[in-house]
Amino acid sequence: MHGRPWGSGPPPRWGARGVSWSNARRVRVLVRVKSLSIYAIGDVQGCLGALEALLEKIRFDLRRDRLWFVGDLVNRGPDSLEVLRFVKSLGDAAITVLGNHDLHLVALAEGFGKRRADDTLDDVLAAPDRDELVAWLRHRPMLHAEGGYVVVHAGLLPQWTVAQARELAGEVEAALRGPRYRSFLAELYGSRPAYWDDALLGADRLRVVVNAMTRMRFVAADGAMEFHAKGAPASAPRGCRPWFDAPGRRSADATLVTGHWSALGLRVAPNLLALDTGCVWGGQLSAVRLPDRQVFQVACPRG
Ligand SMILES: [Mn+2]
Repeated sequence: MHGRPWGSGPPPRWGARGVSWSNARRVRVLVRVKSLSIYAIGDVQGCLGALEALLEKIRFDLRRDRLWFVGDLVNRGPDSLEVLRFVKSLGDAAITVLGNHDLHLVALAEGFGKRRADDTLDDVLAAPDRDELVAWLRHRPMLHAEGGYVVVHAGLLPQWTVAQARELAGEVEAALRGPRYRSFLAELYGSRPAYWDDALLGADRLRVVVNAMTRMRFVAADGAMEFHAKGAPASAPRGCRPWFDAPGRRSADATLVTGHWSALGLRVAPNLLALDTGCVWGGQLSAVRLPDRQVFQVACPRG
């Protein structure tokens, strides 16, 4: 057997002129070999240098590859502005779902929420292209479902099916993109209600969806979200477990691709790819190639 799919001689260059019909079969093989690769990427949080190093490591090709960011492109790290400009410039090659820090930036830019002492968003807020960048961020999805994967920043409540989660994400996206988006932002903050109920309406309903999809780590046995604990699963508050370990979780038929939980670390499980490896805290920035699940990581300097 030949080790190379194109047999002897150099391979025809992809897209090159002069590939003859007799080479059609070889070209088909090449198309398959060079076909689209998807890389899911963990929380960047303004770490442009680490993102550039990671894309170099995976040999990212804008024409061929797709990037799925799990959200929190910005905040706490040094280069939120440049990360936003860069990911926006990737156009259709990148999908990024919204994380809590991304929504925080959108809210701050619109005059809602409180600045925190450890926010590092001033460069974005002072940038000449800030309105364009913030509007772009506001139009990112809450959730991306494709090919058996569901990309969402934090997680899904145990009682939601993937189909229901998609609908609920759509409700939030409609509010964020609609003419009354400022009213939505004004009522975004808060941790109540802690429970999902199909009968919830209005701001409470959307707040539960946003909190589950962007902030949740642990849930109690009665389904309440617990927002104080940020440690590893072993440190779960009494009666709580990680959202993904909730018994009977109805989205377990999909592979959830998430970030947000640096103390959880990298987790590559049959139905969970958890990718927040604490880049901004001096950990690593991680990518997982789909579907073969090869892991790529770069170390991140602290500070
Ligand atoms: Mn987060």
